Amino acid sequence: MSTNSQTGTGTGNITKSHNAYESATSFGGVTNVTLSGFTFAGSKLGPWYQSPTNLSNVGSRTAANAGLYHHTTVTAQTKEGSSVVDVGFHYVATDSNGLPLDADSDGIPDYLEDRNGNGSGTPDSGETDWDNGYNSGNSLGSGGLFVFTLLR
Ligand SMILES: [Ca+2]
Ligand SMILES: [Ca+2]
Ligand SMILES: [Ca+2]
Repeated sequence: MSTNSQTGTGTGNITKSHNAYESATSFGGVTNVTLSGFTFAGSKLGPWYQSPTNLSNVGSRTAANAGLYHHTTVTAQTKEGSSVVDVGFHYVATDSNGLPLDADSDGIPDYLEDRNGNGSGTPDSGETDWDNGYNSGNSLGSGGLFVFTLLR
């Protein structure tokens, strides 16, 4: 056993905080949420979306800083965006057909263009511009229809 200055006694240096418990004993840490009950809801990509809002915006940092800018916890498929990250499992946000959102309609989903999930409008190294298909960082843009005139 060792003592962690932030969270009390534990093994190793595991920092515990911002966890959710449903009618269970807490494993310690700070800023936890204890629920008397919780209901998940199914949606486009699985059964673990959140119906209640108890766990919305109670994480330890922004969703963008957690790399979850383009993800969601709710059936409405609302992106986390710049909000405080929700506690719980996250899915990639989709459109009404269950396809990952593609803000610039270039055929490459936002979460793949913005690989580190920080939502920045300026692509980071190795990324393409997720919200502007004409500014992808390569010579032809990142997709879409290109029309060329045949020269003779
Ligand atoms: Ca949030
Ligand atoms: Ca795109
Ligand atoms: Ca990025």
